[in-house]
Amino acid sequence: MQAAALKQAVIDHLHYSIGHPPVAMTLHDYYYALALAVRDRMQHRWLNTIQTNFDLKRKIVCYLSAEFLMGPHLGNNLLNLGIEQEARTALAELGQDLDSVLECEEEPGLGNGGLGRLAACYLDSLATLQRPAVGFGIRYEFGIFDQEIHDGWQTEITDKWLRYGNPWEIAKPEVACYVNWGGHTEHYRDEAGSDRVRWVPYRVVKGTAFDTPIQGYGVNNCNTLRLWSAEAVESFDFQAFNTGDYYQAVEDKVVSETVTKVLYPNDEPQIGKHLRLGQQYFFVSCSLQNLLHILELADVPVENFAERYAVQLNDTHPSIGVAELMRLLVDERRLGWDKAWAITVQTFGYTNHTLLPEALETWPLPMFQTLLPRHLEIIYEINRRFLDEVRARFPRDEARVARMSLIGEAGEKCIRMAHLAAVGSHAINGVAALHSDLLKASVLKDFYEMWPERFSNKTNGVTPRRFLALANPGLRALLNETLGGQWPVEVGWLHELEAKAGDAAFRSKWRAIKEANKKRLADYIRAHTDIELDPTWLFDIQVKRIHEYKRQHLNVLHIVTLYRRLKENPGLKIPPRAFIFGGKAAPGYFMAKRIIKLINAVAETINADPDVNTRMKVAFVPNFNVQNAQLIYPAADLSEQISTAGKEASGTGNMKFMLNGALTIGTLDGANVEIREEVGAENFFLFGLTAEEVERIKRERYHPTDYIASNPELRAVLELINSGYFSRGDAEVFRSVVDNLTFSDPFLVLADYAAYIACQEQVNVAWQDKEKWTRMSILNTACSGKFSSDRAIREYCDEIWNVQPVTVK
Ligand code: F58
Repeated sequence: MQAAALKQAVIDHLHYSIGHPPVAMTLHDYYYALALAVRDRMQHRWLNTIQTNFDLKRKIVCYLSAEFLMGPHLGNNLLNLGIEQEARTALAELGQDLDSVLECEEEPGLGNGGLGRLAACYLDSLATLQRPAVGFGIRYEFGIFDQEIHDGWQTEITDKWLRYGNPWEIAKPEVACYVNWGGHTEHYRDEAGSDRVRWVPYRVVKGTAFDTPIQGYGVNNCNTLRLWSAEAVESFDFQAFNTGDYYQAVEDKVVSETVTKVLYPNDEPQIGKHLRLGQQYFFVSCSLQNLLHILELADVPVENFAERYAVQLNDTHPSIGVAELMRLLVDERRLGWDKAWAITVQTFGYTNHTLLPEALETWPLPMFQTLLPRHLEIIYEINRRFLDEVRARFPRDEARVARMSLIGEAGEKCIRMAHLAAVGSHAINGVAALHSDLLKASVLKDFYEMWPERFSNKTNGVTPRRFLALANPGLRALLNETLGGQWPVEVGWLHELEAKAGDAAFRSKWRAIKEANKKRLADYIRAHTDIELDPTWLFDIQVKRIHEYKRQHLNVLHIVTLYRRLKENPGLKIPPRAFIFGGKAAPGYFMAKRIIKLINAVAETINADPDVNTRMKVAFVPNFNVQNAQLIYPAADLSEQISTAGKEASGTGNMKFMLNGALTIGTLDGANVEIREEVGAENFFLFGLTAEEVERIKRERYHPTDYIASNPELRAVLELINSGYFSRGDAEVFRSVVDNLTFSDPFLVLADYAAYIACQEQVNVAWQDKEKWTRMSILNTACSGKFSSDRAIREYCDEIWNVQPVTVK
């Protein structure tokens, strides 16, 4: 019945919404028509959710994030609506194959990596757990670049994701906000005789809302992702009132639209660009204005703002919201400072995602003042009152005052956004137990001493719907059969698999599923790289942004070590392995781009060498994104989580691998610590220095050359890379990589090398016992329940947001 109705809806959309004659019909048209038909099926739930939330006046989560890395919507919506089979049938009757149609979707890559994808997982869980929530962000016209590999090097191609339209969004031109830029402030006395400030901007940009439905799994709740797009206030007639300069008017349009043009592709170090601050302020101001407007519609006094909204700052990128809410409340709603400040602190929560000092956001004061003169005044006032409090709590400790100030004075003066976020939020959290502890001991130590009650840990989670049910249909079927159909929302049930780990018949089914997934990935890799991988080999995978702290080069050192051993000792008995990499490098990150080249160079040499290529191969999957991630995680035997301890805040890829039954080789970093706790030390390949040891070694001065001197194999590996052996004799290309490791090695790759190699030998031993490995694989899935984003969202709702479920009819 559903299938017949869906088929008719697709036919109608092909005819009325797309309007191509049969002769011009493409596969993409079928995708678009099905997407529209599916959106229609959410529409009723969507409107009911909004109306119910409005009527019940319940508290709403507002998740402010500069990035939402949603991935393709269609498959996920079919899954969450429970109509996948119907869609398959409907399309089949139209002569089309659902899987091919799903591949047509251009994914919205509006994020760099973990942080943006976490926001997407959290939206899925919020809807599934029936919590009223809106995700607020930026509708970038160009998302994260597409990566192509040419001669081993990364090249970046603009991501024109909106090229063929976006069936999931609905433009809301009537939901428009006006955002000021630049200019100056004026102090005046109002009718009542109070001192007030007015901001006279240099430019005004208009923000328009584009809404996307976020359907919960198996429930009627359908929340909203609201992304803001910038445009000029009045495109052309503006000039009529001005100088009559037509070009000036057009330029204004261009400048305004630039604000939401492109996602900055940097994943860690901060760039300090004017436009980036502009993007942040733009979407935050639109969102907060929107919240105030809705409050007004509901006839709720502005004093009740914090009872109605829990606003979460996804890292410091939206933290200008602290000053903006103060401006809106004090300047525009004319609340007193103290009242406004109490509301602000009660409203905001702040999640920190990094301890890397170079990644902590600061803005040069002159730039900040040019763009946001009123906010600078407000920040000065927040700071003045805050530092008074610090002095009262810690008398005669001016060093502490300087450390905690919202204004950094060492070198060029700057605004410290993490401090602004911390001062303006009632709750501050890290994203894994270790990271939250380190946060309290390092970057935010002074703030912890001041307000210990504000700090907590919220270990990250990932959605088991997309990353298991959708990505791994084979395993989904087995879990349904074994546990019943509720496991995607009751992941605790996965523990029942522990009993099954001892059942040989079950293990053999488990292996068959893994092997089918590996074949699926091998097909994909062959199609995209021409590299042929054997699905019976151990699939050893590292996919994530390319960064020195994530140490993809440590993985390469292991590969080259093995290669040398095989060349020197052709009879060496090692189980065959496929080393698979994927990930983008920030376009301006020199070392990361060299690491990609190094991986590809080593791959080219090894894959072409008949002495070794029956026992090892290397592949770099181009353009790692959510879509191909869904093929990659389910195919992994071994998950590489080898960052320098203390550097990876949490990691979430580690959880996606675990969910799909991969074993982890990893350091005691981020959420690896908790993964190991859950699955048991005997089912986790641990190696390397601890965060404490890393800090101690760095304090006592680290000499990478000592490790080279005492390890002839390591020395030979580095020499081989340096010699040009992998680069057709070019001894220059990798000099910078090898020199960096030899003379600086900021992430202690060489210090962990020997332990890593030894640990990989343990992996080989374990892999050779198929039954034991399968048991360990099953246990990984069985113990992965903690890492569901549902658990994380429940904790946020209970402990930070105080937001309850709402049933939608
Ligand atoms: C990541 N951060 C952390 N930042 O590195 C990772 O450990 C953690 O699991 C994840 O957040 C989720 O908590 C991250 O992805 C970015 O991509 C930012 C984008 C904007 C510029 C600064 C980095």
